[in-house]
Amino acid sequence: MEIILATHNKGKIKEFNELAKGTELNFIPVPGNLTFPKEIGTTFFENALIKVNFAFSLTGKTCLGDDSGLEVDALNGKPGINSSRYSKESTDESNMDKLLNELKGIPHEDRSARFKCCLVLIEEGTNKLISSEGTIEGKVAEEKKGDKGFGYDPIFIPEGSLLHTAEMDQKKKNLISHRANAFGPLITKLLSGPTEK
Ligand code: ITT
Repeated sequence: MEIILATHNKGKIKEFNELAKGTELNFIPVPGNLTFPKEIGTTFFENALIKVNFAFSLTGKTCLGDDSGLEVDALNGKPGINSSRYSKESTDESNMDKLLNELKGIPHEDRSARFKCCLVLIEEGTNKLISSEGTIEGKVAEEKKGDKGFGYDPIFIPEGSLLHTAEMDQKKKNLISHRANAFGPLITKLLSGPTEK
């Protein structure tokens, strides 16, 4: 089954393809170099819906939208839905630098945070909407480590881990990540037939 990913984020595309390994699912990017509508939602769900609606209205094929981000308790949940646009330059490096700066002096035990991911899928033929959410708890590190993954991975330490997420290979990250935690239930709902969605 082919699923169109409503994202421009190469890190997400890589993760979904690894998650789909060994399944009948095949993820492909939205065709063409299109500008997605502004993410004006106030929740991860609303923004994932904006992305998937856009891709589905263009293609009519089964599409999946992902909206995700990092919520930091010491910052009252920021950057949250604005994770990719947190700093003026909006690059992974500048977003992490801004966050590290804001948390300067905050002790390790008070740096709790979580990645959240909301997935919304629209199914070809039935036009059914299926959604799922996943979380991973952890702490924001004091410094960057690792060169794998994307986004805030170099400064996130999952609960129970000594490694930063960017030190984990894709397989290891996919065993615990917010995206993987959302993906499993979503695919179960998709494949379980029309009455159970
Ligand atoms: P699309 O909207 O095109 O999907 P995006 O990167 O703008 O791409 P989001 O609006 O969902 O996507 O923002 C998600 C941001 O949250 C992302 O850019 C990272 O900064 C961060 N993020 C999400 N998942 C992450 C992960 O697994 N590891 C590290 N950072 C992550």
